[in-house]
Amino acid sequence: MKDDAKQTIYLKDYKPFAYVVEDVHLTFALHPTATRVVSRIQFAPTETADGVMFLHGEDLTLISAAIDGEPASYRKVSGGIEVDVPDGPFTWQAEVEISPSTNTALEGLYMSSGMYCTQCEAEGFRKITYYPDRPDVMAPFTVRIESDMPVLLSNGNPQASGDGWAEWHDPWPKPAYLFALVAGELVNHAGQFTTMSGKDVELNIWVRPADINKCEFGMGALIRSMKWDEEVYGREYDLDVFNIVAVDDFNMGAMENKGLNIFNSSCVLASPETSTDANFERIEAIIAHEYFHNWTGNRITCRDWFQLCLKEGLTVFRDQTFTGDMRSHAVKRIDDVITLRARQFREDQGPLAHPVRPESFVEINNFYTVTVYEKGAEVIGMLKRLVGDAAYKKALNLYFDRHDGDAATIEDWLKVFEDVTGRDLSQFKLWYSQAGTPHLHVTDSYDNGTYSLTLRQSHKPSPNQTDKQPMVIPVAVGLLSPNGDEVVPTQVLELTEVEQTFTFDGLASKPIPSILRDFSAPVVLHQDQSDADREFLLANDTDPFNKWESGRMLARDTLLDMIENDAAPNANYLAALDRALNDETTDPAFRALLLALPTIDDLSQEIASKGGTPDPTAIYDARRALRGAIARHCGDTLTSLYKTHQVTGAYVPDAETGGKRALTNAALSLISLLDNGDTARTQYAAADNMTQELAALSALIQIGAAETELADFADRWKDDRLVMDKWFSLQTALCEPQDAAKIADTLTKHPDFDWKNPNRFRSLFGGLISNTAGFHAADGSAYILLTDWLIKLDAANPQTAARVSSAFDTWTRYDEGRKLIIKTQLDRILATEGISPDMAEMVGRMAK
Ligand code: 0A1
Ligand code: ZN
Repeated sequence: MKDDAKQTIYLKDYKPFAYVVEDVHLTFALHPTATRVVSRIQFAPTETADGVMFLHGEDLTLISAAIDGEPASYRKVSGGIEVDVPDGPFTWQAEVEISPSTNTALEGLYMSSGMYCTQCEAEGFRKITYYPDRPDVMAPFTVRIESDMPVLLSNGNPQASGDGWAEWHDPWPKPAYLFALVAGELVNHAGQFTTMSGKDVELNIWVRPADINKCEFGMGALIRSMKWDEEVYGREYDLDVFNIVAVDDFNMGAMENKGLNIFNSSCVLASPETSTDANFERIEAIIAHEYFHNWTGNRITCRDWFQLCLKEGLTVFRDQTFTGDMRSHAVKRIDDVITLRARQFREDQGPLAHPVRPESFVEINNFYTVTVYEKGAEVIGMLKRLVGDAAYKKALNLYFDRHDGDAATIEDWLKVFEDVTGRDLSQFKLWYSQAGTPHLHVTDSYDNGTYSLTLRQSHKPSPNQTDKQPMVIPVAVGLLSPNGDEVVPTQVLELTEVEQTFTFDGLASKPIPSILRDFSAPVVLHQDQSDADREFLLANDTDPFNKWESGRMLARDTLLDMIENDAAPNANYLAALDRALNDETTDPAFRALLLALPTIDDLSQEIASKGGTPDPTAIYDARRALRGAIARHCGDTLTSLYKTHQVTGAYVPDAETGGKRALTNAALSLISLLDNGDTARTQYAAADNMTQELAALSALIQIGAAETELADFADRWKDDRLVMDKWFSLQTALCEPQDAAKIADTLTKHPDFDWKNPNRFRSLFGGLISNTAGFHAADGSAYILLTDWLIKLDAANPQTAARVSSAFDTWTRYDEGRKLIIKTQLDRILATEGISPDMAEMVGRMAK
């Protein structure tokens, strides 16, 4: 390991910092290989101070250090420096040198396409200067930037500027992880917002000149977010300016630095010609997410990194609600649950499972996970459902009043709900500490007008957690009579014990239950449901989630029957799907979702959770056979939907026309199985927006008939890196499984495969990993290829390499042959000289 000093950190060991930081002044003299950073920091000791202060620092060349103007007495220790300090308040002044242009890890200050930028969450500020780099140390910052770059930005409000320099002041105390600096040859798309109390805010999206035409949508999304946060949460923006900057090299999606959000360019730049409907929706959601952090994350931050879900779960919950409000709640909920099951349930089922609030870590960057983010958001949704909308609103207002300016904890968060509602949330808190997805088993009976529902919960062991306690599970239930009327509207049953029975009286006949409406808890539901009941709910349920879920369960079970018993596709399912597709009362986007079959990975998760051994090739074949059967059985419907739902006129990235495109393109993908790609080829040639172009190209790749179009696409888009990312990922994602590793390997030799760019690396390898049957090819070729590249990337960018390595987290599901090859790869990574602590932790957890 590069840094054998990295040790496990435990939540239970939390201790406050013994010094208060009263003021921070930083001066940056920017230079690609020799940037000088002068820090002048006012410290004051607290009661626990003992005369020795520890400051974090990594990869810094210390030029000088002084206390109150005198040379400081210090010792370099692992991860930083120990300084002898006075008993009273003092000023620390230090000068360090750093090299942004050689910083390929993209943490701290680095360069991307000729511009300087920073990424400090979680622990990157320590690569900029010596500092108590922990979220509970908050201070106002003043920053002076000296550089001949024309645009110089930092947090807060601009204070003064001149030729070759600019000063920024951020009056809001913040932890160092929210620090940001940008310097570059940038241009801005400007906007303006007047807040609810009448203050004018200047808005800017800063980009490289070639991207200036891709900012308008992002600006609109920002303004919608600012308005929404005022209207729905009563939160007003608190600085004179709000800046967003797009950078090409970025490890994650975006970052909520105070007043200066930095975005992966893929998460902010958009235009109809280059971005799909899905891109537009994602960009709107991420802009909202980062903006919402201004209150949930920045004004109220986290006491320590164990509390990450405090800001992330809540902010994801807020951005999900926002997207629902802007577009469709039903479609958004279904999309979110598809992702939750595909990614978070998967994580929860494997060796990387951890609680929403983990209890220990080696490298915190490895815990920016779907569990912390998406399950963290589900926990907030459950809390809101349990206390009701009015109490949720009151609790949030209390949270903002009580904790503004604090570095808070999950205990603080739950306490506001307890104080507002008088409820004891100690059992609810298990959602934060118990890993794994609970299982909910439902049985029912009907006797003489009374319907009984028995709910039982069970829990499988997780790493380091064997004995689990029963949790509070909100189960939203509605009952329908056999004629389709809803006889009991949605009620939330609270399951708090291992098993409980709930009764409903006065029912004329046995109802058809609709259970876990709106997916009211992140659990695996086990329910003996007949095909007839599912068909009935698919046609009649008033809850859009369960309406969709009924179709999903029919599809899943027919696939499992095909895989496990060599059965033919279920004719009842095909007929019910055809009827549902023809139901013009439902949203086209909803019908598009009905056509999205469970993925190979979803099915392999299902098979593994029942104790079976999934065979990716067999699952691939069954899926392909079912798609063929749907195409044939629903052919007329699909052709007619394709024609009648075409969108005409100029492209608008809204939910309504996007839903129509989603439906026609889902139809197109199936139609292509029957017409040799003729319709797709026509659509490709006529397309005037990326959604239509890419859908046609995808359909052609899937039938192995895209050679001409792939060449044409690369030729037309070679100068647009974000579009070329799509070109790389589509090929590895959608090709025939047996070709996947070979195609991926060939693409790595393409002159545009810039592997140090995280977007490009993730496009190629993320595509390969998502091609489940290809990634799990029995000869191990894809495992070996990915491992070679992970080892190579780890040396340059440990954070991204470690994240991508989680592709192996399902390895114990598979047969002995595949397991042996994967285990050999994991061991090969661990045995690599100089492997990063990030990678060592991830692979170590998986290889256990
Ligand atoms: N806080 C950001 C995500 C983020 C996390 C870590 C990063 O670098 C290690 C970058 C961004 C968010 O939730 O959007
Ligand atoms: Zn976030």
